[in-house]
Amino acid sequence: MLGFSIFPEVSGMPHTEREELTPKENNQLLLPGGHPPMWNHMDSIGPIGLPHREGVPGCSQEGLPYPSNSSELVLECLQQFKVTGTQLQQIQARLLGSMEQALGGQASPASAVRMLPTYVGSIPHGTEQGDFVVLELGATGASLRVLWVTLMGTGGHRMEPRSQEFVIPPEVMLGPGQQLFDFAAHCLSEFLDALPVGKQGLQLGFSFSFPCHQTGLDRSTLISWTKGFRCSGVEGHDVVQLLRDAIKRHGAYNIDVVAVVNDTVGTMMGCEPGVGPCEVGLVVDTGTNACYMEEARHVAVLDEDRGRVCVSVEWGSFGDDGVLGPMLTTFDHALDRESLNPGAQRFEKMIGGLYLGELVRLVLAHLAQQGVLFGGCTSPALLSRGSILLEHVAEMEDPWAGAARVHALLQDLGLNVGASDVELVQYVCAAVFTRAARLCAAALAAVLSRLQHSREQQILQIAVATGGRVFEQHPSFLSILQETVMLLTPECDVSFIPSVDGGGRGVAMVTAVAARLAAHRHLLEETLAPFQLNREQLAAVQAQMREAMVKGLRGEASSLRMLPTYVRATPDGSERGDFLALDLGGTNFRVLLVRVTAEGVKITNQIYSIPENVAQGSGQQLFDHIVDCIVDFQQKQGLSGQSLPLGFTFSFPCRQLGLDQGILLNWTKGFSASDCEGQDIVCLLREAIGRRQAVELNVVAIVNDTVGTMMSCGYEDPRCEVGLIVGTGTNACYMEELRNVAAVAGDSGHMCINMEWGAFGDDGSLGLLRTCFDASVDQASINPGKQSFEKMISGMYLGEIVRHILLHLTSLGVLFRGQQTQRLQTRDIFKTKFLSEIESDSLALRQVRAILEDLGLPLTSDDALMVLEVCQAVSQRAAQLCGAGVAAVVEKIRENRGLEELTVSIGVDGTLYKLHPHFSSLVAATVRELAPRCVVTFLQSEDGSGKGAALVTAVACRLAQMARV
Ligand code: 0WK
Ligand code: BGC
Ligand code: BGC
Repeated sequence: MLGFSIFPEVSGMPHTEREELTPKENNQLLLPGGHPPMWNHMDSIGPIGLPHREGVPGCSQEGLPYPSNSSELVLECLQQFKVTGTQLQQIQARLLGSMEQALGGQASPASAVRMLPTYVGSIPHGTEQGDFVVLELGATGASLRVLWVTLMGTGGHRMEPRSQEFVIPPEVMLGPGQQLFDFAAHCLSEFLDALPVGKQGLQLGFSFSFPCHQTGLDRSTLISWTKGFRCSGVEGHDVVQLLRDAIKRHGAYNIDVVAVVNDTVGTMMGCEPGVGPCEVGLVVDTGTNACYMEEARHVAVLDEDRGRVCVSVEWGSFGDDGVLGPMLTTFDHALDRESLNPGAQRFEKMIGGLYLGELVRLVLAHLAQQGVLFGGCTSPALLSRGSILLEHVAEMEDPWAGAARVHALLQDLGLNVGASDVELVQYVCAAVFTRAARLCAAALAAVLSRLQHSREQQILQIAVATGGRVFEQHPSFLSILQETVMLLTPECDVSFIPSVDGGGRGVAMVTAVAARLAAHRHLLEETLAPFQLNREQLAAVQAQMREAMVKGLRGEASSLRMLPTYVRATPDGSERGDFLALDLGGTNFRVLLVRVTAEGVKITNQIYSIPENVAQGSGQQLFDHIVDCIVDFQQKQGLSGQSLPLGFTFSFPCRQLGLDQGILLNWTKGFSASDCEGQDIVCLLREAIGRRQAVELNVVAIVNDTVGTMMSCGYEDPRCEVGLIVGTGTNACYMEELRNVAAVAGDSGHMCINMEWGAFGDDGSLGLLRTCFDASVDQASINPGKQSFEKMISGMYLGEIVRHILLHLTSLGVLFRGQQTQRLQTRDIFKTKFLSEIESDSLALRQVRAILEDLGLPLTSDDALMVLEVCQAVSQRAAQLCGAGVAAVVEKIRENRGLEELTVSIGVDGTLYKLHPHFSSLVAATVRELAPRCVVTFLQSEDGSGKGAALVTAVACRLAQMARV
């Protein structure tokens, strides 16, 4: 039985075969929710649009006339365009598979669809307002459009955008990229010349309808041209920069390109707030594509775990891996071979408006050459590519005017039209068209299934914004699409919202958001600029520190006290014995038993806390607390009653009069115990010991933690002649030539100098670098005006500097939507350890957000990124300033010794230096930059400075021993 219809009932396919495709047999057929295919209904739907002519003899019961002269050829031709329900399901399933593979970032096998994140993280909340210029390139083929869009924000009435379309000459679409962008810049100014816009800065949103890798709202690299474009020198380049350069070259207007979006995104964002929100954007114009709001955590390339991000599917390239093989007709292959990009965009070439006319032409030419149409005659026009356009197909398909139009059009193509030709041509149009709509439906169904998966929703209610001339010119396209989608995803309640102005408004919305973010970024960069120190500034700090060192050593007025420590040598390894050591002034107070033997140093220690009320109470209370800890330690170590030599690491500025005499000059780091400043700390300790019965302790030495650290590392590496602490506080010491130390007699040999560099700049010499945030932290500290250098570098203050910057940025509306939270106004709530955590490379932005949310900060992903940048700016400045200080010290030692090149090691300790992921490398890099003639090795002290204090004590005991014999 040779009948003619496009549909299976009458197709050559035996009924039995079709029935066999039951769901369980071919699991591929099962859709989410496991609905059995109800295709026979689907497959029996005829091409929509043609008037049904019931009861005409010889017509199929579906009311389609059999063209009397139709032959196997026509049937075979049109049969090729038939897509069965099963095939649509397979496309849906395969496309869904490719989408999820690409989302997961799985590189190979390369996924057929690209799934490109667009950096649009939220759908418009209607507050956007302002005037924006929109440039649309690529959506509608050989034309670009410029729009002036005014957004009125919430409650404002909708202003009709003004727009102008410019035809792009073919040589511009295929020529050098610069020519294309210059053409665009020219159109822009021609459009603006007609508007009263004056010369004020304009903000432009660039709708660029091609596959791009976006790395920001205003940074987008073209992957490959599609549709009718193939300009040179653009693929692999940032198209925003190319447009900015062209606008600059044109120079007529000061236009800032603040956002670039794909046309599907503009379509989705342009959805009327009342009817939407639309979370899918679907474009079928010259090309086709869709975007949708995916859960950010599912997009592997983004390190996000919260919120949604708009993803451009770029389904045009589906099938480029050959998966569509059996479905592609000879006409599809012919069209592809002749196209500008053979082998690419295969799916688009079955759906996009740029190709539908061409497919119809190829079929008509084929049927004419087979003698089935136009009396077997072709015409030059029928044989020339592109002679049948999308709008021609739309007209020919029009159920009312179609037949007459078909006639007229075919005559225009120089064809002699036979009686049955008109109908056959309409069948061809319908076949090509229906396939396009159904394939598009299968693709959209894949997106809807993906949304069900990613939102774990069985029933999905969703609004899809549609845009593009295929929708506008072919109303039947939407109805076929709608019907097919309903059958492919019966559990999805989909509403289709035509975009009002082709997405221009949507692009303006994104531009408004981008403009707001760009303004925020500008404010952020403005705020952080003072923290970016250049080489000149760092070299100036180095020089100022050097000058202050020399003045301090001479006993002249200087913010650097350069305190002699009476440590004249680093250990030589001959030290022996058991020693007690105390380590006060850092994060923890420790009591240590240090056993120095020929085999090395064995340390047992116990950490005790110094409650704030003790650190800020009376001196007596503080030292009694210290002795309590010592006694507790001795008991635990079975040392009670033993009077071991004791070395006291006391990490505060002390003028030492001898190894066991240190007058506290002033407290730092949150300590303020009374009746201590100006006192000999060793005396205060001995008095406290005296107040405690039955405790005997022999306090031999008091050392600064920098000295203890230098000694501790010097025990392993004799070249270690500098001690550096970057912890709660910061400071450095180094071995100075005794001849340079005015306060200590003698011209030969060395003495370790405790620089107390924390106070550097207390004379205002750091004024140029001081920011308002430093001033706020200083004013709120218990020692305002003091320890300026320390307050720009050390752990006790960096968190506070960050907190003050965050408060400032929140007040500018840049962060946390401008909402000041109580928590953020709480002192010390932003711990310096957060900087180390937030800046650790292994920590994804999501963890940054987790830390900040624990602080009760309502933040967006942009906020998290900005907080990260604030932390980086503050810690980088701290490390660079510290590096400038170290460079001053090692250069001093090198010049002291008149060396061309100095090799020296530096013993380092302190939580910030040890735990911050980048601090130590930034310090080392700055030293290399500023002291290139010094080869500096940084040795992280393992045992802290307690060991160093014990070694100083051991040296003192050895020297005392030798003095006695
Ligand atoms: C550990 C040392 C101690 C020093 C401290 C500084 O043993 O003497 O005061 O490092 O680092 P912080 O604990 O202040 O981070
Ligand atoms: C492009 C897409 C675009 C679509 C619709 C395709 O050729 O690759 O980026 O969204 O056309 O214009
Ligand atoms: C103190 C120094 C100490 C440094 C590191 C500063 O506040 O003044 O004596 O070395 O902190 O702990």
